[in-house]
Amino acid sequence: MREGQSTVVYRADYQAPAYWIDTVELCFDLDPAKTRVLNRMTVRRNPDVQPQPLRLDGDELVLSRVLVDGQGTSFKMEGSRLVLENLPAGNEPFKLEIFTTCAPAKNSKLMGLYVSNDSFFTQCEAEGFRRITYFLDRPDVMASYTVLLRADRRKYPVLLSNGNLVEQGDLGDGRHFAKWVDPFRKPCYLFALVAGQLVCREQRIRSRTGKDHLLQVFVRPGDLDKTEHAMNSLMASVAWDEARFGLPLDLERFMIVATSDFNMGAMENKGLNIFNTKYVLASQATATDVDFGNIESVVGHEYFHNWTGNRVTCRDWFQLSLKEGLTVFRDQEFSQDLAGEASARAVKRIEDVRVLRTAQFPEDAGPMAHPVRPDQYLEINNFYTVTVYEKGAEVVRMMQTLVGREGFRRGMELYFQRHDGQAVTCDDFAQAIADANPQSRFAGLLPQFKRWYSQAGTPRVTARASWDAASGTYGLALSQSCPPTPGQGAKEPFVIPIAWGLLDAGGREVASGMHVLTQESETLTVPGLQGEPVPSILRGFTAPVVLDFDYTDAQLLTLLEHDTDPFNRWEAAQRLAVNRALACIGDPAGGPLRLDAPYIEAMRSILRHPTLDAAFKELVLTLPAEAYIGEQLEVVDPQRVHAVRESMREQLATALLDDWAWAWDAHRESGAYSPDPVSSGRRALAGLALTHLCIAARQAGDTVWPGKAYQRFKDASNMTDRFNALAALVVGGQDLARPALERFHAMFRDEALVLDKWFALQAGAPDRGGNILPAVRQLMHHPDFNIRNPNRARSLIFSYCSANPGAFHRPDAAGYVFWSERVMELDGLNPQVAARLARALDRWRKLAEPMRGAAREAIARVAAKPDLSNDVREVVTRALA
Ligand code: 0A1
Ligand code: ZN
Repeated sequence: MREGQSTVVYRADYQAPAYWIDTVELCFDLDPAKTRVLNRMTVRRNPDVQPQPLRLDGDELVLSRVLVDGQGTSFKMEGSRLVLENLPAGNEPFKLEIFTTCAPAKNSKLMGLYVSNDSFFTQCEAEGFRRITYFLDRPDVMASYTVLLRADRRKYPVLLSNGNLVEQGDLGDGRHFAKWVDPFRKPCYLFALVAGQLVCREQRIRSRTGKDHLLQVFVRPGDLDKTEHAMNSLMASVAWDEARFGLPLDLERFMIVATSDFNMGAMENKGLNIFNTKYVLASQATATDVDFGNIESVVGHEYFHNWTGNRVTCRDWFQLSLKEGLTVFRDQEFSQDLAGEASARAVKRIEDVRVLRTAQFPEDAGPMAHPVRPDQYLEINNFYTVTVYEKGAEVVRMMQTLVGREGFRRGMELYFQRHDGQAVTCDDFAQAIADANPQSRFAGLLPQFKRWYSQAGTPRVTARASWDAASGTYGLALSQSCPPTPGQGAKEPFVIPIAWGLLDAGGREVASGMHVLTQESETLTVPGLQGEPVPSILRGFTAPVVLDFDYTDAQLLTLLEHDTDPFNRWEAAQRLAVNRALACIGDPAGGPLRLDAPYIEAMRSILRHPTLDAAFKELVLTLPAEAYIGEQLEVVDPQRVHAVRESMREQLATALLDDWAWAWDAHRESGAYSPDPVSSGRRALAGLALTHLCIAARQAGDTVWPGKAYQRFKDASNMTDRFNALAALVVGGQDLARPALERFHAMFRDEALVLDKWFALQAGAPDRGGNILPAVRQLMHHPDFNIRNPNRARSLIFSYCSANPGAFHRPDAAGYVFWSERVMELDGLNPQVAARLARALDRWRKLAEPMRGAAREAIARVAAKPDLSNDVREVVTRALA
């Protein structure tokens, strides 16, 4: 545990740093066992802050020497902090030299400097730089960096750091060096270095302003042929940010490096992004369409951080959403713009909302609920959450909705005019958007709007309709409320933009608009109607709220068939499905679910629809996730939810048998492989069809479709089709799943990212008689399993504990025992990954007995472990509070 860091940090306690660090010269002698780091800084007192000793953060460092202006000096340790009291008086800059060593090969936390596949990588956000050298490890201290790297030339031929390479050469003894200078001041969390045997794909580009740039994607030697898509995505990102926001690439050289050991998705270090291989490497043989899409959005995300995060950064870590919410919004818009057509944009929007509702809404309703701008934390790494990222993006999206696209762009321009080169707050961002749009509704509502940053919890908007036939007036009484969350009882009303439309009985749109709900209750009235309309409320999901409206089936069927808003069309299908699942789950007689003909016919007509996109059909015909259904219940029996959803899927499979067969035939050929929205949509729908055909075949005891699926699995020309066929066999519980899995493993034994899919598919498969946990336990002993590799740990352990509720929540508590063992095991290796896993039981209070009691016991067992990391301790203590 880091001493001195085990206490809660509060946003309200923010104080400017007592010292500034203007320049940093780092010299590394890279060695896996013992790397020597010489850190030479120019430091000066901050005249605005009361004089006090200089307290530098450090973590697991071995200190050998401290010099002030070239002279030895006295120092003391306060926990893991280095404290210097005898510093030169006055405000003049002084030189501070610190010499330390660290042990990268032993760094299993993957924070700071670590070794992966014999190469060196760094990860400094949020507080990893202190594991490299003593420093003021906080984002508001910005310095200019010069970095000298020295290492064995044969083992580490490539030596990279931020900025520009200014010098390189030989050191004689088999070692060489490279010197890098970053032209931009930056906080230390954006520092990076990489050293190893890497190769790169290069691309020279000329930007709109006529400047030339070098783009590079570095990977291990065998992976070069999987970098084309990442490079294309990077080029598209550069072009998009210039076109949409007028933000150019500000560097001569922009590098991406892939590593297979990484705690998160990727990191936006200035000019030297470091990526999880999962978000770089793709070929048609090894990556699915979803992988291609993720690479595009993560490459975009990290690139967009160059302005939103790097040029303007966060004053403190409570402001994390300033860069993350905004950058997620930007990457979502980027992917939508690249998707092109309105219908493809809508598909992307639906996918984003699905993530928000299945992951963020539960977070907002659970023990880890926190505002988009949190007020306190024990471990900042626990706050890289779906709330800060995805809900934060929705908050930015609402701003754009309220000021319009052009207004938002003006706001961004003002933000950079005011704050380029600074470390600022979420308030500064909102203020810039408002000030650039002084006449807007947003500017008028700014203080209230900012409650989205300060209040946790998902607001609930209740709508009640009234119809006055005599005057042809339709009314929607809208009211809002927000449940209490930890530390926040009563909530003040939010500003909630609600896009709406009204359809007549024939499905034609008769009115539409945007209502901005600001009071606790308001009524929206629409006069002059011929007949009672069907309301389409919260079109495009204009606010991250739960909409409570008592739609009748007839209304939902009308919306599904006719709404001009694709989001609400999809939403209608979700509501139809959820209502059916809930009715069955809530049935005290516990009878089986029988899907009604109107619902089945509605699904059939979407599937067979002559003009709808395949991608959209696939979304409509995919049932809501078990976790989403569970969230609608007060008390959840995950196995019952699973059984009910499975039964719905089986009935859809059987009732639409001919239609699925048609869909498979009509969509399975998508021509030469390309991951574009149209052909990937076709593959997705063909895959969904094949899964249903295998499910139906299992019920009928038929072997034709499993045979076809196996054939497809063998012949497929791309990973999407191959994996979908394999998944169809596994999900359909077919005997052919076993040989297919074996064959798949044999084919891809050297492809780490494909093996991750192989583990994940087995751990996430539908449970049949409790067979998944024993399979997972067995896979833990598979020679390809390695708990130290985060991707592999996620693919097996998280796929079971966090993504397979029907298999995990066992009445015999064996799933929870497995979970607690793994949390404790991982905590000794990598607390960040352990803490993510710990969150699999966040919603334990909702569970039905005996799961509820058993889950609490398992959490308590973890909480009782001595020497728990701050990361896991914070999660389990909050869960039990
Ligand atoms: N800023 C990165 C996310 C990130 C955060 C922490 C990390 O530490 C292991 C790594 C990456 C992003 O938003 O992409
Ligand atoms: Zn980010």
